[in-house]
Amino acid sequence: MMRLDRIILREIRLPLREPFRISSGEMRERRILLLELFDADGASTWSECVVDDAPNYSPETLDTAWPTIVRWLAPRLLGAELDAPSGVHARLEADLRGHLMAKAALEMGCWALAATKLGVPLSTLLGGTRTHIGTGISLGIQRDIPTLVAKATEALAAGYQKVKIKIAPGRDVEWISAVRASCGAAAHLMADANNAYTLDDADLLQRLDGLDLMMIEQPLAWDDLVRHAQLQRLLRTPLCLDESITSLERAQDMVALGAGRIINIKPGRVGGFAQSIAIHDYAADHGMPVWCGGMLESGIGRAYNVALASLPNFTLPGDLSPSARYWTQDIVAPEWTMDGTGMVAVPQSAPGIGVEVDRDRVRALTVRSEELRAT
Ligand code: OSB
Ligand code: MG
Repeated sequence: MMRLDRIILREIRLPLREPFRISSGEMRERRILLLELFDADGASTWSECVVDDAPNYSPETLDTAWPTIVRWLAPRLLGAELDAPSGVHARLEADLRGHLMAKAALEMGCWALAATKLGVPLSTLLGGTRTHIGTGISLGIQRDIPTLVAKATEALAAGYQKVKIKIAPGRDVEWISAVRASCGAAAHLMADANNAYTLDDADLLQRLDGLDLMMIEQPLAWDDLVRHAQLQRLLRTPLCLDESITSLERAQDMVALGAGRIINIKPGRVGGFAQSIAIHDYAADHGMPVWCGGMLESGIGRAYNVALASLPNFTLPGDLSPSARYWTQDIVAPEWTMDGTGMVAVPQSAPGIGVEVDRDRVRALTVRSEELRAT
């Protein structure tokens, strides 16, 4: 049903409106890797690789993904007859270890291209059932407690259905207590540690149990399951895994070990949509809720996340903030928005990703590009 004959890679730089700080690093500007995929019969689509500049969240970076796509991944797809996008994951996975974000950029692009060719919205092709999705905000580590409290208050007033607060040693219990005290018992709060703790911090993390959080995301090492299981047994608050879940098998291990009760699915982190859907379905079968995380994507990557989050077991609000939270101006039209009740609309009318890419703006922001062709 598809044959890719051309792929263009572009790196753009997009400054964040405000720095985003997590326990392992800070970002001020996004270096974003965009792909444009062209089918032999003329259809095309854009996709985004969610790598960062630095390897503090994932071992992959923009500078590993680019050459991996050029030398190893794109040649597996260019010129090949692809029956369905569901088969692309296996084609990229065979004897090619890791590089899941690089793989995902191509795999997800193939899903969008297939949707475009079929004339259906991407969400429909993925099996999405919802027209609107609840949105949460992810607040980076702030300068001080009053700033954090002000940002959380403002987010709840804007309608956000969940406030995720980045934590790190010395910026945890006291900081979240202040938000809880100020925002009240009904506020949906959670914490994300991005691996900042070890089991030696179990006492401290147990103190978070008193703050009635929806969940604590990935407190321990980025690839750990066993210690998270030990920690979960000591906590009432559900643990949510992000970094550690990189495949269906890791999700199965998580359930078998009791390493947490909620999964944050980022399609880029698990190698694309086929794995995301498999994890979603497996979690649903095991009564485990999932939600869609974000990687400070541009409006292109966001379109992919929103489409995925329309699947039925994405029952918790996703990190799907409006474009204006991140950028002075996004690279898509319309920009992503949220209504006053914290809902983002799933594009229903246009085929494919459902947003138009502002080519002039992308051209102006591009710092390098490379075109790959079927040989
Ligand atoms: O851990 O979820 C995370 C951003 C970069 C790296 C890791 C994470 C995040 C976020 C941002 O939390 C969520 C968003 O896109 O709004
Ligand atoms: Mg996280």
